[in-house]
Amino acid sequence: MNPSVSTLSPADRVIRSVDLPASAVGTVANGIEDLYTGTLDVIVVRQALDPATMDAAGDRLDHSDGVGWERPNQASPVEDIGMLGTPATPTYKAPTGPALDAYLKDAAWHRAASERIFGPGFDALGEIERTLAKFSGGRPVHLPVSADGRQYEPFTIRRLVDGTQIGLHHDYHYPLPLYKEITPQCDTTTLISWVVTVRGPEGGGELVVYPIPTDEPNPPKMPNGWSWDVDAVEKRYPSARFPTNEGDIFLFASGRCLHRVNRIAGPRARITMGGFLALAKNHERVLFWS
Ligand SMILES: O=C(O)CCC(=O)C(=O)O
Repeated sequence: MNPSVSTLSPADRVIRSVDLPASAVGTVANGIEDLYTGTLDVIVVRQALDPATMDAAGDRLDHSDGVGWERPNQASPVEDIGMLGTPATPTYKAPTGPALDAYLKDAAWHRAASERIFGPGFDALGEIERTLAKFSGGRPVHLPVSADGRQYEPFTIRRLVDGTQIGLHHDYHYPLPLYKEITPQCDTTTLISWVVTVRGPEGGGELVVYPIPTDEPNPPKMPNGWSWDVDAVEKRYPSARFPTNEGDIFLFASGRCLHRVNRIAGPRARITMGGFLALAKNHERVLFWS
C-alpha cells in the first residue's frame, strides 16, 4: 500500500476515486496498479460498454420468467439476490463458497446464455476482456485455467429487486478453499471487483464505499460479532457513493475497502454483470474471474 495512505486512520481519509467518460479512459490506463497501491480506491468509467445493448439486455432479463435466477441468499430476504452463474464468493447457501469442482462445472454457463441475454453478435466475454485491458497497463488480461484444463467463469449476472441490497462486506476471498489454485498465482495485496451496469434501478442501487480495511481495529459490529453495524459505520467513517447507469463500469479495491450496494427502490431491478480481477504475482498479467 502507498505509505501516505497507510499512515492515516480510516476515519481521517477519504475514498480516492475518479469518474470519467469513456473517451478519457486512457488517463487510467494503469488503473489496476493504482487500485493495488492505494493511489485510487474506485474507478468509474461511464458508458464503457454500449448502453443500448445493456439496456436491451436488462429489459429482457428483468421481464422474462424463464431466465432461471439462482437465489443463493434467499435465507435473508433483504439480501435475496438473483444470480446467473455461480459466484466465487461466500453466500448464505454456501458460507465458505462453492466447492471448486462444482464451480468449474458451472463456469461455462455463459456460452449457452450470452446470445439469449445480449442478442446476437455481442461477444460478452471478448467485450469484458477488452474493457478490462484498458486498465491493465498493457498487461495481457485473461481467465485462469484450472489444473484439469477448465476455464474459470468470466462473469456472473446479478439482479436486485425492490427492497433488496448487498450488505456491508469486503471481498478478500483468497483464503476460501475454492481459491486454492488461483491464490498462488496472484498478488494478494488486494482483490479488485469490476462491475458493469446492465440495468439501472429507479431508486437506490448505488455502490457505497468506506475507507475501512479488513484489519480495522475495533470494527463496528453488531452484538452477534460478525455482521457490520451499518449505522455506526455511517456515523464514524467517511464514505463515497457511486450511482451508475447502463454501460458504466466500476473497478474498486473491494478486498481493501468495506462496501455495500444501497437498497433498491421501485419496480425496475438493478442488474449488473461482474466479477473480480487480480494482478499476477509477477505483475506481468491480469487474471479475472467471477
Ligand atoms: O454491484 C454489484 O453487483 C456488486 C458489488 C460488490 O459488492 C462487489 O463487486 O464486491
